[in-house]
Amino acid sequence: YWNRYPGARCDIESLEYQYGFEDDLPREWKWTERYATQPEILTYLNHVADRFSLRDGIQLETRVTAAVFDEGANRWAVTTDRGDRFSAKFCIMATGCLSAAKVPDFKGIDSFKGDWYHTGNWPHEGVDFTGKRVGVIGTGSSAIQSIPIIATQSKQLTVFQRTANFSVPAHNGPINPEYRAQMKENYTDVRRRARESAAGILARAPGEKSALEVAEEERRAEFESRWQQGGFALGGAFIDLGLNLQANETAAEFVRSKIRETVNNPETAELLCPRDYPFATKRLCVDTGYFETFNRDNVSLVDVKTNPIESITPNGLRTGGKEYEFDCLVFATGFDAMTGALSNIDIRGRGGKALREKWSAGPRTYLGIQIAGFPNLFTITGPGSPSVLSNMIVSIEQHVDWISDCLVYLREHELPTIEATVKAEDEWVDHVNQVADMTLFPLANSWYLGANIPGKPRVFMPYVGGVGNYAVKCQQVAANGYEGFALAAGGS
Ligand code: N01
Repeated sequence: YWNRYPGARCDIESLEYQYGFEDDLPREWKWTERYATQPEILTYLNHVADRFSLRDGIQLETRVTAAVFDEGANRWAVTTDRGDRFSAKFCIMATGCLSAAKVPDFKGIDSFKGDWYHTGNWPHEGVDFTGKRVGVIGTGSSAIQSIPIIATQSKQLTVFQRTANFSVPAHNGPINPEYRAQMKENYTDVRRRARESAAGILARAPGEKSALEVAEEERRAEFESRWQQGGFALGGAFIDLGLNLQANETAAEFVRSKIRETVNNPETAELLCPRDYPFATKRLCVDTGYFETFNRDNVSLVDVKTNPIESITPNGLRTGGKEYEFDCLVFATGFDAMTGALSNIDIRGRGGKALREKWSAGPRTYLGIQIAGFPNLFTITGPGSPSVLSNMIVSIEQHVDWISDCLVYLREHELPTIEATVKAEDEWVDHVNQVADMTLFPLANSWYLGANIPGKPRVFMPYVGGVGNYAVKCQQVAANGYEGFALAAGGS
């Protein structure tokens, strides 16, 4: 609904990125392309809302402003920007990990005379870039998807890059009918395997060898085969790419060699080669013609790492002591990830304590599902769960199932509240950090760590232990009578 920038599509394959809570839906629905476009995904969501008669339970065009726990009544009071007041026994925050769009606090932004847009909040009527001089700031997934399209629409496009990114080709196209038939026939099994996998994605099984135990030719052949397949397959080529810097560097250098082969101007190619962080420790991007776009005469690349953007001016922007003039600016500058949408709501738990205050040194949760001091409040794919390191649909459904079962359990056992204990939360946060520290992820200044938001505490937020392992842990917790949760009125 919000991310409708040119070229927006899902970079997980459509046959894997769909609901699995019911068997007929995935068999009936016919995705047209390997990677679904934003309009097709929106049509699908509307279809699901109609098919399951969900609209009566949804209030659109409403922003929740506050959620406050009333300890006397054991109820949440939820208020909205339309003046509604709701009272609920349970409150489930399904506010999204990447929904709080962030435009950096650039000096002079209000003085810009042209039009500016954020990729995560794109005008519904679309934008006509014909004949326009356009500046795009950022080179993450949103930029990498939109730049090739904006380049063909605009008169002149300048890309301002702070960190060069690893991107692999999507090789998008129509879905092979045999593959579609096979997926439909085995959908229940496909879904089960996704739930038990490391990232909820099955497109290609991860390799079992170390990148360092094979000869150069074998390594290159494996990378090449996965590059030709496209999408996230490359990330799983060898077992130690995410764990060992030397192994990781072999994949990093492979991608750099592809960039050099693709981009004609050697200086531009070098600038586009990622060197600031290990391969895939920021989210891997998946593109259609991104690097090729820099061979176009109307496209140029400006490094804003050496010379950060100084200000937005009435006519464009200034960096490195030079002013660049534009008719339009596109901020592909990302999100206040994982915590932003929750922090934007005034959430108050026991004793009126604000969630913002509790999380001032970084988010703390038990299993990414609950927060000590905030009874009967659940978070879907919250920090501390696999969330953004997975196929989000798989992770969302796992949380929805777990929370639904939990609510039934509470009702059947006549328990008024459930609340994570401080001890269980502390132990889980320690575990999340320990597992992250075993990987190369903390070496990148990524949004996974909050590094894209000035002043945000540097804490690795998602759980890297794997979707399947995590689901087993959640099942065990429930089977042990909701171990780590206090099940009664009263605190932890
Ligand atoms: O945002 P980002 P995104 N000056 O944070 C740059 C998902 N997604 O919207 O890297 C200059 O990745 C910033 O630079 P740096 C996906 O999970 C999925 O692209 O911080 N530059 C970076 O280049 C993805 O990871 C799909 O140095 C500044 C860019 O802006 C997540 O959403 C498609 C700057 C922000 O990149 C976010 O992606 C799209 C500044 N002051 C997105 N501030 C799918 O296909 C920021 N930048 C499913």
